[in-house]
Amino acid sequence: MAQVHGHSPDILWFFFYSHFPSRQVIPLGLKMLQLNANLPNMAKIEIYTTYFCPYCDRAKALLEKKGVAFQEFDAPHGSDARRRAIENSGGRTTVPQIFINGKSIGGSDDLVALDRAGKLDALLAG
Ligand SMILES: N[C@@H](CCC(=O)N[C@@H](CS)C(=O)NCC(=O)O)C(=O)O
Repeated sequence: MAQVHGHSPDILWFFFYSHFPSRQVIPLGLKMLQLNANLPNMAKIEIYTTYFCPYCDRAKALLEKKGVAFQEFDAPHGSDARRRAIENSGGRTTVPQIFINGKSIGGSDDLVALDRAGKLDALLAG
């Protein structure tokens, strides 16, 4: 291995490990395992959208930023999907309509409001 600034590699490893001792590295590893273990438990997220719909795009962008998987239903006027969205949301006729574990949380503004209130992450985690 090449020498850096005249120090032997051993000296570099010494500084590396003295900054990251195992008592810090092991809890970090466990935390990562814990995060992975949470992945299969993520909430079921469904979003009803239409093709040209800025509010739908905004809601999907936020879900994508959160890194969660979601199922999207194309719901143009008069479609079965649109009827389902209206029925399951208690009569809301706009798109998007978003459901987390089957519960209606409303549209894009509602999703953003939940995030700003600091409540969205817990809902998405299931
Ligand atoms: N406040 C709603 C507004 C949603 C909205 O206005 N969506 C438009 C499409 S982008 C819509 O559904 N317009 C009525 C329609 O297409 O029937 C939200 O944030 O989701």
